[in-house]
Amino acid sequence: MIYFIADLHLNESQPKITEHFLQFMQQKAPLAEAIYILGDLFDFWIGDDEDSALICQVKQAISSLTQTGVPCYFICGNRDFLIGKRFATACGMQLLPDYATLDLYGKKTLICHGDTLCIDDVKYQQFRRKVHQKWRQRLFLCLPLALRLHIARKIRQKSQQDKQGKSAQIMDVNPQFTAQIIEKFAATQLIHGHTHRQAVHFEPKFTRIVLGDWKADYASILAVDEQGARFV
Ligand code: LP5
Ligand code: MN
Repeated sequence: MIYFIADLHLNESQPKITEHFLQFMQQKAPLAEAIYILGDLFDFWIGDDEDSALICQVKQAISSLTQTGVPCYFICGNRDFLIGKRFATACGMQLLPDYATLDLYGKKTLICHGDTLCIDDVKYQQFRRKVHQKWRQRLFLCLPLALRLHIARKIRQKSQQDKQGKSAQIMDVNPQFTAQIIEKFAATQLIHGHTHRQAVHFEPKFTRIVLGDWKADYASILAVDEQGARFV
């Protein structure tokens, strides 16, 4: 059994979600062959040097799992793209690039966070290109933590404001582009998060599985084994 999760957006103001995550890590994850976190584990991430009770708990939960021999893979999301080697190493977690493929019980599967497929959201893609520039990231990471926190909160506010003016279609994956990417990687299955629209889409040439976001009363966990994929 392999589990896939994304978009937990862990933060101090939603302790129930953290509880669900810790429970998942203690109960389900230890029995898995591997777990994949496809981004936005945290509400936002401003550098591996940040420390808080929540970050410590998460680090502890992931490292306890990886120490028992269950591999944990991580693809950065649009909120926690600054997660780096220091945090990953402390967790024993392996960082993967934006797109990765794996042989999932005989099906070549492409995995990603999902934001890169939303190409109709032009403003977001412009923003993404900027904040993924290494020099900007290095500069940002040199700033004092309090200032980084302030900037991150401002960006979150602006993002929430901007989203109100965007249609649901613009914020979804672009179907043609998605099909092209799947073809480019010669995959027959795609698993991604980001859009928060949990679903399994059966297309003629591939299956697209969308992970949902976690809520106080709902944890979107995809379990895959020889029998297939299902949300548990
Ligand atoms: O995350 P969500 O679901 O709200 O919306 C996303 C897109 N928004 C984002 C922004 C993240 O939420 C916040 C990331 C914080 C990271 C930590 C700081 C890192 C700084 C690094 C510097 C090198 O990803 C949103 C999409 C939506 O998904 C659906 O796909 O639409 O995209 C936007 O909202 C982008 C905006 O349209 C443009 C944002 C410009 C922000 C500029 C603010 C500058 C403020 C500076 C203050 C000093
Ligand atoms: Mn996201």
